[in-house]
Amino acid sequence: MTETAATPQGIPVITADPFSPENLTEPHILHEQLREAGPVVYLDQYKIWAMARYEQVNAALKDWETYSSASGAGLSNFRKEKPWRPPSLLLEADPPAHTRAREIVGPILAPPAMRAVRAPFESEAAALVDRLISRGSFDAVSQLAEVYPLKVFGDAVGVPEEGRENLLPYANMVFNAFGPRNQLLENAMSKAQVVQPWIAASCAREALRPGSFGAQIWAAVDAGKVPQEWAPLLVRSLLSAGIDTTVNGLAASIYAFASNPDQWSILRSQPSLVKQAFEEAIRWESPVQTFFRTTTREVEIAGVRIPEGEKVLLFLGAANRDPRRWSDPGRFDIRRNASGHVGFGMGIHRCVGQTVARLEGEIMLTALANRVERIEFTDQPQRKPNNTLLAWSSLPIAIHTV
Ligand code: OW4
Repeated sequence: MTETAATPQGIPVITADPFSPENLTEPHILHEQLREAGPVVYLDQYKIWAMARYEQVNAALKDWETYSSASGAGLSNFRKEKPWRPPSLLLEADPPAHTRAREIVGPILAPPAMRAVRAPFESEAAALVDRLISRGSFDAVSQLAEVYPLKVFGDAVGVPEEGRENLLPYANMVFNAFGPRNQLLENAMSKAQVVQPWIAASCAREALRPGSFGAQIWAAVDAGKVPQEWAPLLVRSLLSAGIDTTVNGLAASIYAFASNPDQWSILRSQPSLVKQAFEEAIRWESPVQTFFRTTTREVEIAGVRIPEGEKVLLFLGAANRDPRRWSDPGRFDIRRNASGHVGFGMGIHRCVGQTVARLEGEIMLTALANRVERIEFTDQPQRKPNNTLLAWSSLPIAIHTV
């Protein structure tokens, strides 16, 4: 099992593997151990540092000058190892390059841009809920949480419908690649030969529907603020980050309500809580559990000195359940104010697509709450181990209308 020891300098040493299938699928026990061990811990198996308390995770996310992203947001240090794909211009970059990339993509996904996508997002949600109600019972992962983002986000980015199913195995590669070279990564990468050519083709100008988010990226790049070669890489960021995150955000919401029927009743009687409810689901079962940074200098946190050039693992999901920050953090409570959670990150790298994610969550939960009185499990939910995401492979549910 897990042990905590202290080094001569008093740094807690954790021997547990946060990337074991057991810890990935049932993370909350390990997270408590990490938080209680101290503000900074040393993960002996990977020879890296980690933070799991809200205060330190939040502070590190905001301090991009000390905690760099340009060496990669995963375990692999890009200064020592060749990245598996060209680095993301957004996620795996620091200012000033990051700022220029963000200035291109930010406005395309910002609140005013949502006016153009709200109507199709709503009609697709209503149509999907219609179909699911007529089925009665179904798998909320494969028949709801995956279907909806593939359709509405795929349409919004402007990629062809044909081959869109490649986005799921690609995301599986991307999010497992942030972790160690374990069996999960090995399995995910076995699809690379078919998936990567489709992704590359879908980032090209000709592949993208006129007016779509993807076409807008090409247009902004054409306007000349950044090199031409940036366009396909910026579209690739949308395809990498936009699907599996929202799939598991929706799955987390369904899981939360199916296991807390009192909260579904509250939402049904107060539909205006829907945005807050989605935010609480992201806090409670954060789809993106972890990201890494690399220190650019020697840094002291709460008496612990981390040398320069070291990988630091930030446990976003653990920070979102830190009892030092949240009261009764293990409780899914849609009446709480979950704002300030770090499920979308914090600081300059905070999720650039969070408005789109929230719109999908708000619209899908509203479509369900409009029609569905009760959600219940018909069988055991099954987690899907992933080196970054808190994910589900199946959520067998029945939904009941009035
Ligand atoms: C969560 C994220 C995740 C995966 C890939 C990328 C971004 C990217 N953010 O920029 O490619």
